[in-house]
Amino acid sequence: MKKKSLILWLVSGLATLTAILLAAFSCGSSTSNGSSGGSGDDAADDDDNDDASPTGTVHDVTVVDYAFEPMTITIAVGDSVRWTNTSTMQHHAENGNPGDPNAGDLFDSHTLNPGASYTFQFTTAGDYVYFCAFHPTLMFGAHVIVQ
Ligand SMILES: [Cu+2]
Repeated sequence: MKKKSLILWLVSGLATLTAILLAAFSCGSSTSNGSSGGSGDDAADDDDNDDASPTGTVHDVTVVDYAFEPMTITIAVGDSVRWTNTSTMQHHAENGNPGDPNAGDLFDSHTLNPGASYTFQFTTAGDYVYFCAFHPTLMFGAHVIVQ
């Protein structure tokens, strides 16, 4: 009788100890699950942001030798324009007119090498005139009309 109850006590003691250890372990693992779940949520949020930021349509303007095609493009607020230099020389696109001290204050492609492209998203309605700084006497007065 005494031996049996001692064994039962030991078994129940071990069971209790095991339960405590399991609880501690699962507590720890649930904490790490919680943090990894949190970063998973963050990643999901980042994905949402990534999905949200490239709103609108990307419109292509081709930069050919001494011309933007089309010279005037009309887009919606939130759309982007992508200038692609398909010529064999360097071009450029920046807002404003040649000689304007504020030229390039909104967008500036910097040097567009042959084959290179530059994309700018327009978030405010307006009529944006732009030109090529490398050929300001030939490539000016182009427009992005955002409405
Ligand atoms: Cu040019």
